[in-house]
Amino acid sequence: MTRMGADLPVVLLSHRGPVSFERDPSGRRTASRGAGGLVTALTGLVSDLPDAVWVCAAGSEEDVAVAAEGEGRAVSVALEPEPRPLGPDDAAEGGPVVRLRLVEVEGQAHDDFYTVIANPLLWFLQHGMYGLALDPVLTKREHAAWEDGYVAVNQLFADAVAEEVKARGGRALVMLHDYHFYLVGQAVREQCPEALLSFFLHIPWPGPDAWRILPPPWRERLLRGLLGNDVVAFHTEGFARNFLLCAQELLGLPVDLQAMTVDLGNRQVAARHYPISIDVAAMRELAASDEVAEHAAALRETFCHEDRHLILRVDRTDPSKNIVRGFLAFATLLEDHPELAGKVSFLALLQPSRQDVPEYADYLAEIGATVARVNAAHGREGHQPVDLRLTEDLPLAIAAYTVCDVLMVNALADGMNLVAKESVVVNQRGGVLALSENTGAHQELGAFAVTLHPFDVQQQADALHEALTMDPALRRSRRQAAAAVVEENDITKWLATQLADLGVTPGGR
Ligand code: GDG
Repeated sequence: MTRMGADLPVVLLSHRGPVSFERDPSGRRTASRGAGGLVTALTGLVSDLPDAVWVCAAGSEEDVAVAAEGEGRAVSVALEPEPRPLGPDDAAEGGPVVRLRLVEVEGQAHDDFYTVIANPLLWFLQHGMYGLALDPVLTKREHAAWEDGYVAVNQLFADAVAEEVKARGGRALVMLHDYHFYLVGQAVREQCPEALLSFFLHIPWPGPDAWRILPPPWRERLLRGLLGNDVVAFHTEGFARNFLLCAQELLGLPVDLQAMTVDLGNRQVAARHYPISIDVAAMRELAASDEVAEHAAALRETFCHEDRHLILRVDRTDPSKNIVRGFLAFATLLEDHPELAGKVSFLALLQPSRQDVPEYADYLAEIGATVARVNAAHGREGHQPVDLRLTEDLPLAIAAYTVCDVLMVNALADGMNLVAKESVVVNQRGGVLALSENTGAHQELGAFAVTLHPFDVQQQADALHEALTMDPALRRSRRQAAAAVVEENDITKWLATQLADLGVTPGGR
């Protein structure tokens, strides 16, 4: 893999970028910055480098306007104090600047790409969410969405990436992100054979049988697209191995499960794993802020009296997060342990997600109905056992991490799960992590957690009881040990290890 040890300019691709522009009612341009460790780490990478560029979708009308002002080329955006595009004569005020290539995608093509193929089809397939007896049904509509949406949009982004690589002399480190862009690697390689191409997947990669849901030409194209990269990287070794098994079984290619490579005859592709993580210092800084402290005080007042316990979950309302079974497990806990009645609360901070996908809208309705049933069955005067808050409020979520006794993560399948990592570094109550064995995070944190089996509601109820009654000293030492793992393997290490393995010092001309 270490075929270049040189300074290389970086060309990054992800569907959502680090900044999005809007116009407020008075016509003034406003901007919001993407949240989360990944955006922060990658922003750090590209903003430090004069010749780096981040390619992403123009997600709003104002993004399209900004792209047009740049006449289709990358625009420089000063990030501080407020993000703003810089004209040719503007100077940044000393803060970080990113070069953004905002790609406009025509509405219908984007819809087909995003809401028909990527979410739900690929997402459902890769999280094992199809029952198969009735779903999925691939009709003319899906076939058209594959060709005119997924394939066409991948080509559009590949062209933009290739143009940026060529503008840098044809040699660059190209870092492609996630399931939206499986076909980009091969398309860029065709145009830029000198580029070093790496791909990182944020969600699970299942074994060959799961991929047989897709028509053979689709799955073969998708695999060939990925094999256009030099490195294809995942959160876990298991996902990387599944990828190699797919190359072997679905394409008939020779693979080496020791060296973790696919042999294409003229070159090799490496499957690697780099567990993503969080910016620990930034998370702790936020946890120490006044806003979080105010939320934490209010939560303590409501949920944390002397003999009371608080179970927390923080999730998007994604069916892969297994929220409904989580409430059923909580109800089972209350049925099996009447002594807990009135003493334990379940706070669910849920961010509504992808409501344009019918399955997601139905799932949100099911969440509401389940909570209503659990509260009707187990509520008593002055105490509703489940407090469901459909809210997008990161400071509140972090405050809840600090005060909870148990954090429940029972996902059906999850590439990593950052909520688990965040909670263990800021919790102040010896909080127990109750963690699904099907999360990437379980590889690193399972030894310090109570393991949940996502389909077994009874087991989850028993595990919640074990967590709630665990010896306080053991709880504290496990939380500290888990936090130490996350401190050691933070987001900086995630990125640095990849760059070291690629043999690249990001730089440029
Ligand atoms: C995908 C993969 C993989 C929480 N509440 C709010 C809020 N959050 C933040 C959390 C956390 C993030 O959202 C959720 O990250 P997860 O990793 O838990 O889950 P996905 O969204 O499904 O992420 C996953 C990840 O990509 C990275 O590779 O770990 O497996 O599915 O950081 O703190 N953020 C905002 N408002 C909130 O109310 N803005």
